[in-house]
Amino acid sequence: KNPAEVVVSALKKAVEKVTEAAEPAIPGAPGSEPPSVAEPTEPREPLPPKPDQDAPETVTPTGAPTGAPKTANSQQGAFLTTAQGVRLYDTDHSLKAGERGPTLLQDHHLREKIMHFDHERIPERVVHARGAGAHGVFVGYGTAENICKAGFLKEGVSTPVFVRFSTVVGSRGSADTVRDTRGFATKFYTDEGTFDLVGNNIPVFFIQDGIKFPDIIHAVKPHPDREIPQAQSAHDTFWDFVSQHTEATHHMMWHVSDRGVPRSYRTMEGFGVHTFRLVNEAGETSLVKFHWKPKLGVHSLLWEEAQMISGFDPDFHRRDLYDAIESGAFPQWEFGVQVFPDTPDQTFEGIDLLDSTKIVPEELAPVQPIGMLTLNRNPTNFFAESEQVAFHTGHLVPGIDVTDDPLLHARLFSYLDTQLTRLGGPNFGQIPINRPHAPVNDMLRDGFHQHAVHGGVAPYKPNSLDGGCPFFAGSKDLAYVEVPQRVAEATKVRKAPESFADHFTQPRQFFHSLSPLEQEHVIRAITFELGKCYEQAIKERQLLVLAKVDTRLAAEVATGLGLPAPEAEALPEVVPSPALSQLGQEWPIDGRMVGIVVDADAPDGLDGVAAVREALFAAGVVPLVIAAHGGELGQGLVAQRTFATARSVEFDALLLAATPPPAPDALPARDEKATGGSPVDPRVDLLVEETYRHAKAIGAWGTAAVGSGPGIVTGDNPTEVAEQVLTLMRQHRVWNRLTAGQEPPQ
Ligand code: HDE
Repeated sequence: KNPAEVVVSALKKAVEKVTEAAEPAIPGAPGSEPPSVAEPTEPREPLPPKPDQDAPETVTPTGAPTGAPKTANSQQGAFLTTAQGVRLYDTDHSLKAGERGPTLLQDHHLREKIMHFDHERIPERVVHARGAGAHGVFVGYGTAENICKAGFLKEGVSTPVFVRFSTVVGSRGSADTVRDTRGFATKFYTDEGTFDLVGNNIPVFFIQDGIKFPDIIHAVKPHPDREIPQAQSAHDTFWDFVSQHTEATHHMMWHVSDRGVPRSYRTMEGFGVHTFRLVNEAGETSLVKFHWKPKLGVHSLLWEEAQMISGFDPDFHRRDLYDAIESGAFPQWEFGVQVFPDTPDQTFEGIDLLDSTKIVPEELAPVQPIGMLTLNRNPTNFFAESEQVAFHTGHLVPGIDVTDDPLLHARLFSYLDTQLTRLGGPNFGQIPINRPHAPVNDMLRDGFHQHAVHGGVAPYKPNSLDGGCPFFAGSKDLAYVEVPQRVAEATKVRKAPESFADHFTQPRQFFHSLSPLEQEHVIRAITFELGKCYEQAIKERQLLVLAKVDTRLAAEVATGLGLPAPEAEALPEVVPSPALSQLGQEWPIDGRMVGIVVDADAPDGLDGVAAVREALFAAGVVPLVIAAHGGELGQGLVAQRTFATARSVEFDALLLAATPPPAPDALPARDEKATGGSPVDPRVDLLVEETYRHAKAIGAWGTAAVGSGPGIVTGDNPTEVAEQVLTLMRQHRVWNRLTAGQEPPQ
């Protein structure tokens, strides 16, 4: 035989042998036996790219090609692949020298998989690490057109937005309902570039000058030696700083008020905090403060509820936002501005507008509505969207400019700088969630994680080699032109102006604007916080600060701490601002939760439940049936919670179709005062008692026993009872139950 033929036939045989041997060893490969596990094995169509995975348009609005590939490089094709797109037949076993032998270094799939896993985490935000985001839309009313030329504020203009809410102090995995300020950051993807409004749910800040930010944050973060407490301000270092740095007093008062423990992100007000400068088409300027007013009203948790939720459901706010949007109860905020003339002194009614520890009471400058924000879509991927979103106070659009607030100026540096560490380089603007929706044509090049394949040879100006591109825009072409603001002739100093010196009048005004019940919460909260401090000197020093805010406040906190009250000082009269109180109205209750206790074993234990559920759904409220056990209950009802998984703090109101008797294995019965003497399952008894203690409406029908008291509705007609409970919920709580002196102990 010709030697070449011998080689070829040997090779053919070898290939056949390898193929024969290989086939059965590749489970899941086309043509092989399906694996025995009951998992979907059918290859499916490639997942469609998510809106935010979509790369920027391949052409600019004028039709010029940008060279960008349209589809993001992820989740394409039906098969599992390596990062290089090579198809895999197994990802469960590493390549080994024999089944029980050592793992081989040549296993590139193992190394790639572990290498990537090792680097899945990025540094959490240095502040505001814990948060949750949502997509939405902003529609301008056109009412701001006389003061601002920004296109997204024009009448009917609809702009996509992404909003991230957050706590400030805690780590990424900390609880949602801790006492803290909440972040309220909004990214407007406008046609004229991205505008970020990076605000909070409290209208003032702890410090007047950004250079103090590391100090306040070091003070409030956990102690450096043991790294405790997590996500709390109730500890020595925080109060050590606050008691000496009295410009923090105003923010501190808000922090210890009900605003520090919101019921939901959906029931928080938002504030831009700083004063901004707006410019209209004619080039005229005005000074403004931005406000977000929630359509559902401003509501809070009680401190006991907040603490309980931290344990029972640390994701309470995140879950509430996600569930509300999924269920179609889209949260809404009206965007508004307080407008002040842009006078050379930049003050209004004696209030320095450059001092971020001051508000301008709404009674002096009403909040004028200029647009509506609706959150209507949850993120598809938490990391890609909520974690990677990068806000920056310097992301401004034509029509919106900054003022000389020294707090804002430090932020203008900080928000770009922090992303270099957090997102690993200067190209974070190319991450899908951060991509502007306006066409981008910059001359920034290269750097870590560069995704663009830039064309041309001349990323500099002036150039002739790229035909002079890109061109400058004039202000008629919507260029961002800084307001030619005169800067006063001045001497370099490290000093605050005299107008920043009053640290106590507005904290006093805040306290006096609250209802007696809200004031009581402030007193209890400070007593709690200082009560957690060990250093006597810190408590005494803070009492001296409180004495400058209000004599009764200082005296009552002192009593709670077992310390002598500081000497009363002569304090100025203040005019209360009713807009600062949260109580006294009725609001929509969309997305609120109502628990319905049933007894599937009793003949009448499910009576009326189906009809009540329908009535609640119709009112936009979420009914959750609570039964002794999970699964089907009869009459088409299913248990969403059991006595083991339900806890009162999850619900805004409780309904009882029945009061189930103790199960044989239930814990010993509690005292029976809440249920009017009937023996009920102790877990249901606890539900009722806590719901009552937290001043939430309770309804019961038929033979259900709940006793009586303010905000307890009983009757024979289940839907009528439910309707009355819905009416009570519109006031958020049964306030007269608390004013009757029955507040939960703290
Ligand atoms: Fe921030 N702040 N901040 N801050 N801030 C950050 O930026 C900073 C301040 C606020 O959901 C960081 O990307 C300095 C006031 C929100 O991603 C960082 C100063 C207000 C968020 C930073 C302030 C805020 C941040 C951390 C004093 C309300 C979360 C990660 C000069 C008006 C945004 C990041 C999000 C986040 C610095 C003061 C609100 C380090 C230096 C005042 C809502 O850049």
